[in-house]
Amino acid sequence: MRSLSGERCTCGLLIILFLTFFAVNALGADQAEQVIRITAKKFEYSPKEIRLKKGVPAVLEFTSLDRLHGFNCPDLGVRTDIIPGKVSTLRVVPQKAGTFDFHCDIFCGEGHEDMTGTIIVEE
Ligand SMILES: [Cu+2]
Repeated sequence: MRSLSGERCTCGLLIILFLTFFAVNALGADQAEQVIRITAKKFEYSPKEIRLKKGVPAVLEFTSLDRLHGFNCPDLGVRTDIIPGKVSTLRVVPQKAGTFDFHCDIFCGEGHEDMTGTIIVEE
């Protein structure tokens, strides 16, 4: 009896967690944050240039077309692994205007050093 009610409790908790998750997601969608999709492959990002607005939140969604890559923009303090078969997201709220370089920080082959791009943050 005890374990049964325990299971029911766990199940109810899971349902609440799921509902909360979807509610939070729906709220996020209402705010319509700009979503920028970026693909990574040997040895480039597409797009290479990302335009953001200072103080305006944006979500960067990364997918890899071949292998493991990294995305690192040290000046804006954001980085993520880009894992094949998975969407990696980064939420950015740029606090300064300017042009900031990003690069792949996971060695991915001969052209790895050229795997770069820029984020342009406008006022
Ligand atoms: Cu690389």
